[in-house]
Amino acid sequence: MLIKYVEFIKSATRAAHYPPGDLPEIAFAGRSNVGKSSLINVLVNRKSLVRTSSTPGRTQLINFFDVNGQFTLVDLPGYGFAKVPLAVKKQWGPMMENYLAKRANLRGVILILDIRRTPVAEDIQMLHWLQAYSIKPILVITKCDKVSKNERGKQSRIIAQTLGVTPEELNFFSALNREGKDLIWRKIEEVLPAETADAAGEASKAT
Ligand SMILES: Nc1nc2c(ncn2[C@@H]2O[C@H](COP(=O)(O)OP(=O)(O)O)[C@@H](O)[C@H]2O)c(=O)[nH]1
Ligand SMILES: [Mg+2]
Repeated sequence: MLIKYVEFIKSATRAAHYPPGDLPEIAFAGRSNVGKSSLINVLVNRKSLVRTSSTPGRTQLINFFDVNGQFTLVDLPGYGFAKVPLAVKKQWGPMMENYLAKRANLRGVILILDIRRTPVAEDIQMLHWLQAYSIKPILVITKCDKVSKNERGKQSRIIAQTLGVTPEELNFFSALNREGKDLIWRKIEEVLPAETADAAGEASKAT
């Protein structure tokens, strides 16, 4: 995938404020601090397009980014951070379900999980919503640099089992050493409409 440019479009909480849905869209979801911003930054080759934060979970905004004028990347609000006020926590479910139900141009959601953690209720809820709305999930297991090969095998079986998927459906990633970057782009290209993926692929061959 050739990234010619990436531009922040806008933030929104409700559907009336989403940008026009005229381009195919890929969204990123996961609990706070899982490494969502780091993954997006590695994918688009930017150091800090999306802010990586040590005090996560305060923003409950849906952030839209334009890539090459060809498709949109969406940073969804993180969940599961203990210190977030209850009122903010309560907004998360309806905000997510509304987005997933209404965004007709949404082609796939990258659900990000930490290799060291067992999936939480919201991870499972997110996967169920994707199944219910027939939105293709791409499961990314991040922070893989933090565990041994052995531990990776053990944890991926636990994660797969908790989510009710096969370990083969898990895509391993590390923002530190960039393992998995190309594989995740291939998965994204698979869910983009053929003409979008082809256009981006042709552009990358030409350079
Ligand atoms: N070792 C390691 N640390 C990571 C990785 N991805 C993210 N982090 C760190 O985890 C913390 C949270 O990352 P961030 O991308 O802000 O998470 P977000 O809240 O999900 O957007 C930051 O300190 C990152 O540097 C990774 O693949 N490996
Ligand atoms: Mg973030």
